[in-house]
Amino acid sequence: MSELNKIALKIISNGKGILAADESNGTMTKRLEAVNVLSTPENRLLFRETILSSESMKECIGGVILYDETIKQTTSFAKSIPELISSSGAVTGIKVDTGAKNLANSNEEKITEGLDGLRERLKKYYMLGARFTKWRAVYSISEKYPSKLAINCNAHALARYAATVQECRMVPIVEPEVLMDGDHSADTCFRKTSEVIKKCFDELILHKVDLTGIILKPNMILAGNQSKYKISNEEVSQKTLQCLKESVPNEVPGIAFLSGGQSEIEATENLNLISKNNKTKFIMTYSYGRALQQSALKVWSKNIKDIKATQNTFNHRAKMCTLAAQGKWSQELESK
Ligand code: 5MM
Repeated sequence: MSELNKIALKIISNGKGILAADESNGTMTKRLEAVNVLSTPENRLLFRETILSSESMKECIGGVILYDETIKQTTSFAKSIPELISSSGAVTGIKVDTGAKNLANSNEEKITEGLDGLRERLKKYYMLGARFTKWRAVYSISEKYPSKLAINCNAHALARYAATVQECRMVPIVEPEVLMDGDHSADTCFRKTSEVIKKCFDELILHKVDLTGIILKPNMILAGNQSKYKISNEEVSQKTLQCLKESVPNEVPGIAFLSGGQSEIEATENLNLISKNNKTKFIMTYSYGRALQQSALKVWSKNIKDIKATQNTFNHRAKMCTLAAQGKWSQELESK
């Protein structure tokens, strides 16, 4: 078993999942302002150290993805954030892309940037304790999109990123996110997501990426959020599993879904059915941002000093997601 495969398995085995706490300062500011909290480095740290000190970190969270600001911060109890994460047994991860920018010659689409100087940044993050990384490509669905251009160049960038990360002895999370915005059907989402993922693996293979040392972070197969034709949770799980079975090579150890704007319960219920119906050899788990932190953030914003209430809310969500990753979640357990 390679060193990279061991790290990947440590992050996602036994129902553990990933906490995506890598909101850039711009996104975190939107999240904090939405609950009337001032977005300062101190407040961003306070929320994150509260979450990362929660009891459920030990049993539920195998890895935490951080943003550049957070990986360099020190908690109010004098531990660095990476130290706090490893004290719970989880692995520190870091977002290394520099954001999605307009794609030349297809200006309504995005290309994720960040390859310049990547190797040097990776070395610094490794010294700070990171052992895995994340890079997110975004694709929107419409009649014309995603275009071949967006599919090809994002796949190329993801593969160059993944190869460089492995060279620096870290596990790359490869995140091609097909957005749920729009009125498209679930079948369209299925077709476009399959095309996007297949192209990513063509490029990963071309770039000689060790597929046993990556984690794929895809969207689930859903009808667009404006679509009149919603499908059941059972259908979401069947279509998602079929798409991944057909598009992902067997060597990949695991798949950690993003929540992508689903509600906390929807993201939990869908993951539960995916895990229950999973006949592939991929480990299926979560890498949620909003679906793990939304309620906790709301509670925290009412009294940022009430650590217990915030942690209780986060603990419940993390436990529900970990049950779902094992196909053991139920509505009854949710409401207990
Ligand atoms: C945590 O949110 C990340 C957002 O990063 P930016 O601030 O750079 O946009 C995002 O990449 C996230 O990791 C994934 O989308 C998964 O989060 P959700 O909320 O979709 O589960």
